[in-house]
Amino acid sequence: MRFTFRTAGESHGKGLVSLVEGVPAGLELVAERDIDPELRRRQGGYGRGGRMAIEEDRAEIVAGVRLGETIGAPIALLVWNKDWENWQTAMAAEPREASDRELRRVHLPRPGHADLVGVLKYRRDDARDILERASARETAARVAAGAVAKRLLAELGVSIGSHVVRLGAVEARRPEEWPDDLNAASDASPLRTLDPEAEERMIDAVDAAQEDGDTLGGVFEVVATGLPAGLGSYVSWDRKLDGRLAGALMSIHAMKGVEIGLGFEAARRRGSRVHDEIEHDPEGPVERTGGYRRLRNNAGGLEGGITTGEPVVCRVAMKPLSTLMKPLKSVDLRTKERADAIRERSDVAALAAAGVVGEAMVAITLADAVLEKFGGDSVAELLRNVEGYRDDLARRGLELREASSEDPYESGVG
Ligand code: EPS
Repeated sequence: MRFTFRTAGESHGKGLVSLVEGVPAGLELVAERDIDPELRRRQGGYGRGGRMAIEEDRAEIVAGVRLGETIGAPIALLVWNKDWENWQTAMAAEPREASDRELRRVHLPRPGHADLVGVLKYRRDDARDILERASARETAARVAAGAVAKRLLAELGVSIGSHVVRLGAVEARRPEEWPDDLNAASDASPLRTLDPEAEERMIDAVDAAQEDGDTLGGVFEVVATGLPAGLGSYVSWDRKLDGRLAGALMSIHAMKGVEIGLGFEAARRRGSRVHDEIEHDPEGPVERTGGYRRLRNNAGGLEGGITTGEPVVCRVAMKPLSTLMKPLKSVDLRTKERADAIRERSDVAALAAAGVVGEAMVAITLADAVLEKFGGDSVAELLRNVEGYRDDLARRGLELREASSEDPYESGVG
C-alpha cells in the first residue's frame, strides 16, 4: 500500500482538485475540522499579495469519505477558486472568439518563472497557458492532501510543524526553550518565526522589498515528531527516506535547496562533531526506538535513509518570487525584441505559506513510508501492525544479554 496524490487545476480556473489514494478505511475525516484549518494557515503570512484577500480556501470532499469516515476508496477533494468569477472568459474551457483569446495574453516571460521554457516545451504562443498551471496556487491542493496525511499520522502519535528560520538576509535565533506545540507558536507570528526580534526586521525587509518593487525568499524548517525508528530503508536508492523527503520538498514551487539535520554544515566539521552518540534508557521511548536515543540530533532523525525515532528535521531554501513589480529585462515573444518582463499581481514574500506546504509534503512522504512498512486496508489493521512492531521493539530493547568474552570484534558490531 502506498499513499499517493495528484492534483489538477489552474490558478484562475474554476478550482483545484486533489486525488488522494491509499488511505485505509475507517479514518475519521471531516473537511471543516481536519482540512480547512490547514488551508487557512497556508493563506496567511506577511508579504502576500491581493489574491489572498479574494480567496477563502475550503475543501469539498466529493469522494472516498462517508459519514465522516474514509472507506478505503480514492479521496477526491475540491478547492474552488473565488477569483474564477473574474476570469470566466479568459479561462473558459470552451472554444472562444479570437478576440477573447487575446484577453490576458502573456508574451513577456519572467526570468526565473516557467513562462519561457513552458512556451517552448508545450508549443504555446501565450505564456498564460504555462503560468496558470505553474502557479503556486496549486499548493492549496497539496495542503488539502497533506491534511489527510497528517490525520493518518496523528493516529500513530506523529505531528508535523514548521517555522521560518531566515527571510532574505534576516536570520532568526533558535528559541532557548523549544515550544511544545511548534505550530501554535509559529502561527502566532505574521512570518511564522519563533524569534520576535527577527520578526520585526523581517517585516521591515518585506516592506523595503515591496517599496523597491522587489521580492524575497528565505529558509523554513519542518519538524516531524513521534515517529518510530525504522521508516524508510537503505537497501535501494529510491527507498531512502531522506532522498524521498528532499525530492518531495524540492518539488514545491520556488524551492532551491533542502538540508536534513545539520545539512551542509556537516560537510565542514569533523565526524566527532557531527555524529550523534547513542545511549540506552529503559525509561526512554522503548516503543518507538527500543529505548535507544541520541545525545543530540545532528542527523535530523535519519540514518541510512531510515528514521532513528528522533525528530525528522528538514530545512528548505526558497528563492525570491520571480514576479517583480520593477521587472527584469526579457524578450517579447512576438517580436523577439528586448522588453521588460510582465508585471502581474503577486506576493512580495510567501515564505510563511511555503512552510505550511512543506509540512504537507513531509506528511505525505511520511504517511507513504508508514503504509509501506505497516500496510493495512483499515486503520484498525494498520494500528494492529504498528502495535506488533512497537511491542517487539520494546521487548528487544529491554532484553539484556551477556556480552561474550570470546567476541573477536571489539567494535560491538558484527
Ligand atoms: C502566484 C501569484 C499570485 C499568488 C499565487 C501564486 O496569484 P495571482 O496571480 O492570482 O495574484 O497569490 O498564490 C496563490 C493564488 C495561492 O493560493 O497561494 C504565482 O504566480 O505563482
